Amino acid sequence: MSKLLHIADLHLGFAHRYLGTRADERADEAVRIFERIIDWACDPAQEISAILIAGDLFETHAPDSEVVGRVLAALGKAVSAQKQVVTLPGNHDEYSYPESVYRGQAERWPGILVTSPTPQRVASFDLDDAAVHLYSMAYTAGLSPDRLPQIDTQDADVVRIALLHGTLDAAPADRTYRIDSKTLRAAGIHYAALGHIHKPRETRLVEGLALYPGSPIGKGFDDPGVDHLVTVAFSGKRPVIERVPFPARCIESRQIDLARFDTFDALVTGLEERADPERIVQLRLTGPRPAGFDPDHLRGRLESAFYHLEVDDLSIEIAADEIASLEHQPTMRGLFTQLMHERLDEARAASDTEREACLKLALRQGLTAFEEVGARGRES
Ligand SMILES: [Mn+2]
Repeated sequence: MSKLLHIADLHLGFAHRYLGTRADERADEAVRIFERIIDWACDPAQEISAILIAGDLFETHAPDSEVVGRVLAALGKAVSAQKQVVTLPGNHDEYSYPESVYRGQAERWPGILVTSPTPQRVASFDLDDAAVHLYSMAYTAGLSPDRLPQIDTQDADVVRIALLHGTLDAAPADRTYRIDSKTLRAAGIHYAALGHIHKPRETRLVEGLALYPGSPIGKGFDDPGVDHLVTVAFSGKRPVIERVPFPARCIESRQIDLARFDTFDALVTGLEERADPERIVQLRLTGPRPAGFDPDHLRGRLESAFYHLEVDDLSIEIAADEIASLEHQPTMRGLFTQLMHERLDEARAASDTEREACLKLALRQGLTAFEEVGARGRES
């Protein structure tokens, strides 16, 4: 069976600054992940005959020349291995710029580079018995319309694929390139290979599917990436999706409720037991602090237990069951607690969960600040 590999949003050249001294190593690793993906696709056992790159291959329109060189070499290898390679610029690596890497390297770009500012057929190839027509456009400021225009498809008995970078059915306030699923349905698209949204997502079309494969390289705790690749085969004209595990470095945000630990040592031991020197981890500490709690000491003890560790200390100095009794105290702290509880009740009554979460955090941090002022008072 012949399949295509659909990837997007690799953002090669991204600086990964949040990793501090490991930033350069991680940026290099990102390019190696891309090289590994292409090697995987070139392995005959995977039966990949086409590689579609749906935008944001690079973090910027003018990435570092070493990164560009490695990308060209990898894609060149895929073309030599008879893979149909189609590269679409995205919004991070937009084609509009005169100094765009895609303009500079157009002559020697392996396979097909999409440069048309409006949708048109950019490739035709066979996947087993199915004839495939591929439609695409590279958003170009000043030349492209501000949302995807009608795609002109007059070919009856083929599989129609659209390769596009933008937001499917975006909210009106969303300023990214807008792709309406109605437009894809009207064009009879069987598979829309999309890029731009980094979380995997799929939407049914009439006969087919529009899909974001997700970013295979995480950029941080709010954009952790995915650990699989998406391949597409066709059964008749119906796309058959397969998600193939492709492990990459895990980026993970863990919330740790300190109420579960009676002592600071128990906390450190508990976290050490779940150590993993391959992982990028954020620990969000919440709840009441155990006796002897020292976040700097915690960081020091666990630093080498992870590839990179961030400790986000949202804990409170005071036991949870004490907070409720505080509001009856005739003190500034009591009044603060009482006012915050009133506001929390209002937020809950209005089902405003975002405000509720914000107020809870403000209450915890406010009470922690009172504790700190109290501690300074006792010292002096
Ligand atoms: Mn992107």
